[in-house]
Amino acid sequence: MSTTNTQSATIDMTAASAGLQQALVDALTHPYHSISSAWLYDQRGSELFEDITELPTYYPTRTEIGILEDNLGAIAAAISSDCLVVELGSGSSRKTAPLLNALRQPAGYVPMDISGEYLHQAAADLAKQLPTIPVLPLVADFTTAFVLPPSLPAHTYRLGFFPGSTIGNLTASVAHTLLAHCHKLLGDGASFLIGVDLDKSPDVLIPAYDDPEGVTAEFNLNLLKRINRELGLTINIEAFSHEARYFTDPARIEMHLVAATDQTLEVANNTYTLAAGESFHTETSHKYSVESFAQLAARAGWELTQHWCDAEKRFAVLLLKAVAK
Ligand code: AVI
Repeated sequence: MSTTNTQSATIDMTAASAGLQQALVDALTHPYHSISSAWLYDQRGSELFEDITELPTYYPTRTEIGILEDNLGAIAAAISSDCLVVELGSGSSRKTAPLLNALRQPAGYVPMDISGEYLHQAAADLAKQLPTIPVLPLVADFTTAFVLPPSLPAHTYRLGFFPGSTIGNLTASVAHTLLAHCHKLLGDGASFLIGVDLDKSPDVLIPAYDDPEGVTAEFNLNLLKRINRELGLTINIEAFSHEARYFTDPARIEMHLVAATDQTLEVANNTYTLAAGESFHTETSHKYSVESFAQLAARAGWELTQHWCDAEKRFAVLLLKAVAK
Protein backbone atom coordinates (compact mmCIF):
# COMPACT_ATOMS: atom_id res chain seq x y z
CA MET A 1 0.00 0.00 0.00
CA SER A 2 1.40 3.45 -0.89
CA THR A 3 0.16 7.06 -0.60
CA THR A 4 0.77 10.13 -2.77
CA ASN A 5 -0.94 13.53 -2.94
CA THR A 6 -3.13 14.38 -5.94
CA GLN A 7 -5.50 17.22 -6.78
CA SER A 8 -9.13 16.13 -7.09
CA ALA A 9 -12.40 18.03 -7.27
CA THR A 10 -13.97 18.78 -3.88
CA ILE A 11 -17.48 17.41 -3.47
CA ASP A 12 -20.13 18.47 -0.94
CA MET A 13 -20.62 15.77 1.65
CA THR A 14 -23.17 15.04 4.34
CA ALA A 15 -21.88 14.23 7.83
CA ALA A 16 -22.63 10.53 7.18
CA SER A 17 -20.60 10.56 3.97
CA ALA A 18 -17.74 12.34 5.75
CA GLY A 19 -17.81 9.49 8.28
CA LEU A 20 -17.76 6.96 5.45
CA GLN A 21 -14.80 8.73 3.84
CA GLN A 22 -12.94 8.66 7.14
CA ALA A 23 -13.71 4.94 7.54
CA LEU A 24 -12.36 4.28 4.04
CA VAL A 25 -9.22 6.36 4.60
CA ASP A 26 -8.63 4.58 7.94
CA ALA A 27 -9.04 1.21 6.23
CA LEU A 28 -6.60 2.12 3.47
CA THR A 29 -3.98 3.61 5.78
CA HIS A 30 -3.83 0.54 8.00
CA PRO A 31 -2.11 -2.59 6.74
CA TYR A 32 -5.29 -4.55 7.57
CA HIS A 33 -8.18 -2.94 5.67
CA SER A 34 -11.22 -3.19 7.94
CA ILE A 35 -14.43 -1.13 7.58
CA SER A 36 -17.29 -1.19 10.12
CA SER A 37 -20.22 -3.33 8.96
CA ALA A 38 -22.53 -0.43 9.88
CA TRP A 39 -21.65 1.05 6.46
CA LEU A 40 -23.25 -1.92 4.67
CA TYR A 41 -26.72 -0.74 5.67
CA ASP A 42 -27.71 2.14 3.41
CA GLN A 43 -31.24 1.93 1.93
CA ARG A 44 -30.18 -0.65 -0.72
CA GLY A 45 -28.05 -2.57 1.78
CA SER A 46 -30.99 -2.82 4.20
CA GLU A 47 -33.25 -4.09 1.37
CA LEU A 48 -30.64 -6.67 0.37
CA PHE A 49 -30.29 -7.80 3.97
CA GLU A 50 -34.07 -8.35 4.08
CA ASP A 51 -33.68 -10.49 0.90
CA ILE A 52 -30.85 -12.45 2.58
CA THR A 53 -33.16 -13.40 5.45
CA GLU A 54 -35.43 -15.20 2.92
CA LEU A 55 -32.64 -17.23 1.26
CA PRO A 56 -32.75 -21.04 1.59
CA THR A 57 -29.11 -21.16 2.80
CA TYR A 58 -29.47 -18.27 5.31
CA TYR A 59 -30.98 -20.27 8.17
CA PRO A 60 -30.70 -17.85 11.19
CA THR A 61 -33.84 -15.73 10.68
CA ARG A 62 -36.34 -18.50 10.05
CA THR A 63 -34.70 -20.77 12.64
CA GLU A 64 -34.99 -18.11 15.34
CA ILE A 65 -38.62 -17.35 14.37
CA GLY A 66 -39.35 -21.10 14.62
CA ILE A 67 -37.75 -21.33 18.08
CA LEU A 68 -39.74 -18.33 19.31
CA GLU A 69 -43.01 -19.68 17.87
CA ASP A 70 -42.47 -23.18 19.24
CA ASN A 71 -41.61 -21.97 22.75
CA LEU A 72 -43.71 -18.84 23.25
CA GLY A 73 -45.68 -20.40 26.11
CA ALA A 74 -42.55 -21.43 28.03
CA ILE A 75 -40.88 -18.07 27.35
CA ALA A 76 -43.92 -16.11 28.55
CA ALA A 77 -44.21 -18.32 31.64
CA ALA A 78 -40.60 -17.50 32.55
CA ILE A 79 -41.20 -13.73 32.38
CA SER A 80 -43.11 -11.87 35.10
CA SER A 81 -46.36 -10.16 34.21
CA ASP A 82 -46.52 -6.40 33.76
CA CYS A 83 -43.04 -6.11 32.22
CA LEU A 84 -41.76 -3.32 30.02
CA VAL A 85 -40.17 -4.77 26.85
CA VAL A 86 -37.18 -2.86 25.43
CA GLU A 87 -36.10 -4.12 22.00
CA LEU A 88 -32.63 -3.26 20.72
CA GLY A 89 -32.34 -2.55 16.97
CA SER A 90 -36.03 -3.32 16.51
CA GLY A 91 -36.19 -2.65 12.72
CA SER A 92 -39.54 -3.90 11.47
CA SER A 93 -40.39 -5.43 14.91
CA ARG A 94 -41.56 -8.53 13.03
CA LYS A 95 -40.54 -10.98 15.77
CA THR A 96 -42.12 -8.88 18.50
CA ALA A 97 -45.90 -9.00 18.05
CA PRO A 98 -46.16 -12.74 18.86
CA LEU A 99 -43.94 -12.26 21.94
CA LEU A 100 -45.96 -9.28 23.20
CA ASN A 101 -49.16 -11.23 22.58
CA ALA A 102 -47.90 -14.17 24.61
CA LEU A 103 -46.56 -12.16 27.58
CA ARG A 104 -48.84 -11.61 30.57
CA GLN A 105 -50.13 -8.01 30.44
CA PRO A 106 -46.96 -6.27 29.25
CA ALA A 107 -46.70 -2.74 30.66
CA GLY A 108 -45.38 -1.34 27.40
CA TYR A 109 -43.04 -1.79 24.47
CA VAL A 110 -40.01 0.40 23.75
CA PRO A 111 -38.72 -0.34 20.22
CA MET A 112 -35.29 1.19 19.77
CA ASP A 113 -33.65 1.78 16.39
CA ILE A 114 -31.13 4.13 14.82
CA SER A 115 -33.44 4.88 11.86
CA GLY A 116 -36.21 7.22 13.11
CA GLU A 117 -38.36 7.04 9.99
CA TYR A 118 -38.38 3.22 9.92
CA LEU A 119 -38.90 3.06 13.69
CA HIS A 120 -41.95 5.33 13.83
CA GLN A 121 -43.63 3.50 10.94
CA ALA A 122 -43.01 0.08 12.54
CA ALA A 123 -44.18 1.42 15.94
CA ALA A 124 -47.41 2.79 14.41
CA ASP A 125 -48.09 -0.56 12.67
CA LEU A 126 -47.50 -2.46 15.91
CA ALA A 127 -49.68 -0.09 17.95
CA LYS A 128 -52.54 -0.86 15.49
CA GLN A 129 -52.01 -4.61 15.89
CA LEU A 130 -51.79 -4.44 19.72
CA PRO A 131 -53.94 -1.47 20.73
CA THR A 132 -53.85 -2.25 24.47
CA ILE A 133 -50.04 -2.11 24.79
CA PRO A 134 -48.42 1.35 25.01
CA VAL A 135 -45.69 1.63 22.32
CA LEU A 136 -42.96 4.17 23.14
CA PRO A 137 -40.41 4.31 20.27
CA LEU A 138 -36.88 5.47 21.02
CA VAL A 139 -34.45 6.65 18.33
CA ALA A 140 -31.05 5.49 19.59
CA ASP A 141 -27.94 3.59 18.55
CA PHE A 142 -27.55 0.54 20.80
CA THR A 143 -23.79 0.42 20.17
CA THR A 144 -23.43 3.69 22.11
CA ALA A 145 -24.15 4.43 25.79
CA PHE A 146 -27.85 5.05 25.09
CA VAL A 147 -30.27 6.15 27.82
CA LEU A 148 -33.92 5.25 28.33
CA PRO A 149 -36.41 8.17 28.45
CA PRO A 150 -37.03 9.35 32.05
CA SER A 151 -40.79 9.19 31.34
CA LEU A 152 -40.74 5.37 31.43
CA PRO A 153 -42.34 3.80 34.51
CA ALA A 154 -39.42 3.54 36.95
CA HIS A 155 -40.34 0.49 39.00
CA THR A 156 -41.62 -1.78 36.26
CA TYR A 157 -39.82 -5.05 35.70
CA ARG A 158 -37.93 -4.76 32.39
CA LEU A 159 -37.20 -7.29 29.66
CA GLY A 160 -34.49 -6.56 27.08
CA PHE A 161 -35.19 -8.24 23.73
CA PHE A 162 -32.36 -8.55 21.21
CA PRO A 163 -33.22 -11.09 18.49
CA GLY A 164 -31.49 -11.70 15.15
CA SER A 165 -28.07 -12.65 16.46
CA THR A 166 -27.02 -9.05 15.85
CA ILE A 167 -24.85 -9.34 18.96
CA GLY A 168 -22.69 -11.64 16.82
CA ASN A 169 -21.68 -8.68 14.67
CA LEU A 170 -20.00 -7.05 17.69
CA THR A 171 -16.57 -7.96 19.01
CA ALA A 172 -16.63 -9.80 22.36
CA SER A 173 -15.44 -6.63 24.07
CA VAL A 174 -18.18 -4.44 22.52
CA ALA A 175 -20.77 -7.17 23.23
CA HIS A 176 -19.62 -7.19 26.87
CA THR A 177 -19.92 -3.38 27.10
CA LEU A 178 -23.43 -3.54 25.61
CA LEU A 179 -24.58 -6.30 27.97
CA ALA A 180 -23.12 -4.48 31.00
CA HIS A 181 -24.78 -1.22 29.91
CA CYS A 182 -28.15 -2.99 29.49
CA HIS A 183 -27.74 -4.53 32.96
CA LYS A 184 -27.36 -1.02 34.39
CA LEU A 185 -30.28 0.44 32.40
CA LEU A 186 -32.77 -2.41 32.80
CA GLY A 187 -32.03 -2.75 36.50
CA ASP A 188 -31.75 -5.50 39.10
CA GLY A 189 -34.14 -8.37 38.49
CA ALA A 190 -34.45 -7.55 34.78
CA SER A 191 -34.43 -10.25 32.10
CA PHE A 192 -32.86 -10.33 28.67
CA LEU A 193 -34.09 -12.51 25.81
CA ILE A 194 -31.41 -12.77 23.15
CA GLY A 195 -30.94 -14.66 19.88
CA VAL A 196 -27.49 -16.18 19.32
CA ASP A 197 -26.23 -18.04 16.26
CA LEU A 198 -24.36 -21.20 17.23
CA ASP A 199 -21.02 -22.37 15.90
CA LYS A 200 -21.34 -25.17 13.37
CA SER A 201 -19.77 -26.76 10.33
CA PRO A 202 -18.42 -24.38 7.68
CA ASP A 203 -20.40 -26.56 5.24
CA VAL A 204 -23.50 -24.85 6.63
CA LEU A 205 -21.97 -21.48 7.54
CA ILE A 206 -20.21 -20.66 4.28
CA PRO A 207 -23.32 -21.05 2.05
CA ALA A 208 -25.27 -18.97 4.59
CA TYR A 209 -22.85 -16.08 3.91
CA ASP A 210 -22.05 -16.88 0.26
CA ASP A 211 -25.33 -18.01 -1.23
CA PRO A 212 -25.60 -19.54 -4.72
CA GLU A 213 -28.07 -16.79 -5.71
CA GLY A 214 -25.38 -14.14 -5.14
CA VAL A 215 -27.53 -11.92 -2.87
CA THR A 216 -24.91 -11.73 -0.08
CA ALA A 217 -22.26 -10.92 -2.70
CA GLU A 218 -24.47 -8.07 -3.95
CA PHE A 219 -25.02 -6.91 -0.33
CA ASN A 220 -21.26 -6.80 0.27
CA LEU A 221 -20.37 -5.22 -3.11
CA ASN A 222 -23.09 -2.61 -2.52
CA LEU A 223 -20.66 -1.03 -0.05
CA LEU A 224 -18.32 -0.14 -2.93
CA LYS A 225 -21.28 1.24 -4.94
CA ARG A 226 -22.24 3.34 -1.91
CA ILE A 227 -18.65 4.59 -1.57
CA ASN A 228 -18.53 5.55 -5.27
CA ARG A 229 -21.90 7.31 -5.11
CA GLU A 230 -21.49 9.15 -1.82
CA LEU A 231 -17.80 10.03 -2.12
CA GLY A 232 -17.75 10.64 -5.89
CA LEU A 233 -15.14 7.89 -6.43
CA THR A 234 -14.64 5.53 -9.37
CA ILE A 235 -13.63 2.26 -7.68
CA ASN A 236 -13.80 -0.54 -10.26
CA ILE A 237 -16.43 -2.74 -8.61
CA GLU A 238 -15.91 -5.52 -11.18
CA ALA A 239 -12.36 -5.91 -9.88
CA PHE A 240 -13.62 -7.00 -6.43
CA SER A 241 -15.26 -10.23 -5.38
CA HIS A 242 -17.19 -11.26 -2.27
CA GLU A 243 -15.69 -13.90 0.00
CA ALA A 244 -17.05 -15.49 3.19
CA ARG A 245 -14.28 -16.97 5.37
CA TYR A 246 -14.73 -19.19 8.40
CA PHE A 247 -12.30 -18.96 11.33
CA THR A 248 -12.09 -20.59 14.74
CA ASP A 249 -10.97 -19.07 18.05
CA PRO A 250 -13.10 -17.11 18.18
CA ALA A 251 -15.53 -18.91 15.89
CA ARG A 252 -16.67 -16.48 13.23
CA ILE A 253 -17.54 -15.77 9.64
CA GLU A 254 -15.82 -12.82 8.05
CA MET A 255 -16.99 -11.12 4.87
CA HIS A 256 -14.31 -9.69 2.60
CA LEU A 257 -14.17 -7.78 -0.68
CA VAL A 258 -11.09 -9.12 -2.43
CA ALA A 259 -9.24 -7.24 -5.20
CA ALA A 260 -8.55 -9.49 -8.22
CA THR A 261 -5.82 -7.19 -9.57
CA ASP A 262 -3.78 -4.26 -8.21
CA GLN A 263 -6.11 -1.31 -7.58
CA THR A 264 -5.41 2.40 -7.30
CA LEU A 265 -7.90 4.40 -5.22
CA GLU A 266 -8.01 8.18 -5.08
CA VAL A 267 -9.62 9.34 -1.86
CA ALA A 268 -9.58 12.83 -0.32
CA ASN A 269 -6.64 14.05 -2.43
CA ASN A 270 -4.54 10.98 -1.71
CA THR A 271 -3.76 7.95 -3.80
CA TYR A 272 -3.79 4.51 -2.21
CA THR A 273 -2.97 1.18 -3.75
CA LEU A 274 -4.45 -2.20 -2.93
CA ALA A 275 -2.45 -5.16 -4.21
CA ALA A 276 -4.12 -8.10 -5.96
CA GLY A 277 -5.43 -10.51 -3.30
CA GLU A 278 -5.72 -7.81 -0.59
CA SER A 279 -9.21 -7.26 0.76
CA PHE A 280 -11.52 -4.97 2.66
CA HIS A 281 -12.86 -6.83 5.71
CA THR A 282 -16.46 -5.62 5.87
CA GLU A 283 -18.23 -7.71 8.52
CA THR A 284 -17.66 -10.28 11.27
CA SER A 285 -20.42 -12.59 12.48
CA HIS A 286 -19.36 -14.35 15.69
CA LYS A 287 -20.71 -17.83 16.38
CA TYR A 288 -21.07 -19.00 19.97
CA SER A 289 -21.92 -22.10 21.95
CA VAL A 290 -24.62 -21.70 24.62
CA GLU A 291 -21.83 -22.07 27.22
CA SER A 292 -19.44 -19.55 25.64
CA PHE A 293 -22.22 -16.98 25.35
CA ALA A 294 -23.33 -17.65 28.94
CA GLN A 295 -19.75 -16.94 30.08
CA LEU A 296 -19.65 -13.66 28.16
CA ALA A 297 -23.04 -12.66 29.65
CA ALA A 298 -21.94 -13.68 33.17
CA ARG A 299 -18.97 -11.29 32.98
CA ALA A 300 -21.51 -8.51 32.27
CA GLY A 301 -23.77 -9.39 35.23
CA TRP A 302 -26.27 -11.72 33.52
CA GLU A 303 -27.04 -15.30 34.52
CA LEU A 304 -28.37 -17.80 31.98
CA THR A 305 -31.65 -19.19 33.32
CA GLN A 306 -33.11 -21.03 30.32
CA HIS A 307 -32.48 -21.51 26.64
CA TRP A 308 -34.27 -22.94 23.64
CA CYS A 309 -32.74 -24.36 20.41
CA ASP A 310 -33.99 -25.81 17.14
CA ALA A 311 -33.69 -29.58 16.59
CA GLU A 312 -30.42 -29.20 14.64
CA LYS A 313 -28.89 -26.91 17.32
CA ARG A 314 -28.18 -24.20 14.78
CA PHE A 315 -29.50 -21.27 16.79
CA ALA A 316 -30.34 -20.53 20.42
CA VAL A 317 -32.67 -18.13 22.19
CA LEU A 318 -31.29 -17.43 25.66
CA LEU A 319 -33.10 -16.03 28.68
CA LEU A 320 -30.76 -14.17 31.02
CA LYS A 321 -31.51 -12.72 34.43
CA ALA A 322 -29.70 -9.71 35.87
CA VAL A 323 -27.64 -10.68 38.89
CA ALA A 324 -28.03 -8.12 41.69
CA LYS A 325 -24.83 -6.09 42.16
C1 AVI B 1 -27.44 -8.69 10.92
N1 AVI B 1 -26.59 -9.87 11.13
C2 AVI B 1 -27.05 -10.65 12.27
C3 AVI B 1 -26.34 -10.68 9.93
C4 AVI B 1 -25.40 -11.88 10.28
O1 AVI B 1 -25.81 -13.00 10.03
O2 AVI B 1 -24.32 -11.65 10.82
C5 AVI B 1 -25.73 -9.86 8.82
C6 AVI B 1 -25.43 -10.63 7.57
N2 AVI B 1 -24.41 -10.44 6.79
C7 AVI B 1 -24.44 -11.27 5.77
N3 AVI B 1 -25.49 -12.01 5.90
C8 AVI B 1 -26.14 -11.65 7.01
